[in-house]
Amino acid sequence: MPNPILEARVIITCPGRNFVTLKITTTDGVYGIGDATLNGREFAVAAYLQEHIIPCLIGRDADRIEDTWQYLYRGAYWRRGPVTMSAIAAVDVALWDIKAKRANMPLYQLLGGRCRESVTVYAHANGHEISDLLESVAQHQELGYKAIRVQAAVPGVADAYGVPHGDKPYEPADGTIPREEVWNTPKYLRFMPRLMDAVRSKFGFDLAILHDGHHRMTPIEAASLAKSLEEFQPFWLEDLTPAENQDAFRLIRQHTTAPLAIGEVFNSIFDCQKLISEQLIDYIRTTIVHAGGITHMRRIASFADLYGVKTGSHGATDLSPICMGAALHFDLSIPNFGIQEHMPHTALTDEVFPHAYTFANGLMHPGEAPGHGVDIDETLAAKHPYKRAYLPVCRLEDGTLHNW
Ligand code: EZ4
Ligand code: CO
Repeated sequence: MPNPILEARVIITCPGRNFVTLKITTTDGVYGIGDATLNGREFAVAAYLQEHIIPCLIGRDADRIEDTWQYLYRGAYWRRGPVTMSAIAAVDVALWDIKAKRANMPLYQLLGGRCRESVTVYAHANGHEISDLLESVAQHQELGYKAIRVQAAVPGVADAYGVPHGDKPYEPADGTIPREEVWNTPKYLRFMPRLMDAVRSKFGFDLAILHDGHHRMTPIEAASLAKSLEEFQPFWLEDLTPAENQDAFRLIRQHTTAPLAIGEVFNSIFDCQKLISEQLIDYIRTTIVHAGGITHMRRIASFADLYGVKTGSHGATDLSPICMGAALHFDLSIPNFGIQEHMPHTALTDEVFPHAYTFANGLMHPGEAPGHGVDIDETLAAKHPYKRAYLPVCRLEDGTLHNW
C-alpha cells in the first residue's frame, strides 16, 4: 500500500540559535521531521526546500526513501554542495522517521538493529588558560565523559578556536555581520605540546583526549603539530588542514601515527573518497544533516568500513536535536562506529525539540520511541523567530583572510 505525502512544511525557529526543520505529513496522518540547518545560510536551504523540493514531494510514496533520495540528487541535475545535500538530508530523515513510526519501531531497529549497547560520546572542555582547561576536563569527567576534546586560548594570540568570548558559548553565531577574529599558527604550534602535556600529567593516559585544529594549518604545519603531539596519544586530531585537496593528507600521514579525523564540512562521499580509500584518515566526521541524511551516511560508513575507517560524527549545537537523534540511531546500528561528538543543547532548545534520547555516564542512547524519537513543539518554536547570525571569520595578524 503506497503512503502518499500529503503536505510538507519548513519551520524556522531561534530558541537561542537558528534551526530549520522540515515536517512531512502523509495521507494517513503520520508525520516525520528532518533537520535542515546550515549555520549562517539557513534561508538558502529553506528556499531550496520550499520552492524546489516540496512541490515535487506532494503525492510521492513516503515509503520509497532510496528512490526519493536518487530523485532529488540525480533528478536535480545539479549535484552535491551543502545546500542541496542538507535539503535532501531533511527529506531523507523525515521519511525514515515516518517509516519507523509506521513500523512502530525505533529507527535503529529498521536500520538493522543495534551493534552495541550504547553510543560513546565526547564532550568539549575549554579554557582561557591551561589551568581552567584542566578544571573543565575534571568537570566533564565528573559528568561521566570518557572522552574529552581539549581547546584553550593560545598565549599572545587574540582568538583561538574553541574558547568562549565573555559569557557567550565558544561557538558563536552572532552579529548581523560576521565578527572577525585574529590568529597566529606558529604560536599555536609551540603552545599545543604544553597543553597536551598538562592534560596527560593531570589525568593520565586512560582518558581519551581529542583536539580540533579547525582547518587552520597548512599540510606541513599539520604534520609538524601531529608529530609533536604523538607522544601524548591523542584519540584523534581533527580538521588539521582543509581538505578540498584530499592529497594534502598524504603529507600529514607520512609524518605521524596520530589518528586523524575530518569531515564536518563535507557533504558527499566524493569529498572523502580518496581520504578513505587511501587510508589517509582514521575517522570520518560527516554529519547526518549536511551529508545527505541517513541514506547517504550509511553509504559513506559502509565504504569507510572497507578501509578500517570509523565514524565520528559531528554533533555541535548548530545541528538541531533532530540531527542528534538521527545520528544516535545511525551510530547504534553501524558496525564501524567510532565515537559521537556531543554538545548539550540549551534547556530552551530541548523544550522546542522534545526527544527520547538520553545521556548517562558518557554514553548516549536514542531511546525506544517509534521513529527517530525527536519532535518539534511548533507553538513554542513560533515564539522564537529567526535572527540573522553568522559564524566568525578569521584573519592572520597582517589582515590576510584565513580559515575560521
Ligand atoms: O565549529 O559546528 O567539532 N566541532 C566543530 C564545531 C563547528 C561548528 C560550526 O558551526 O568544529 O564547533
Ligand atoms: Co570540528
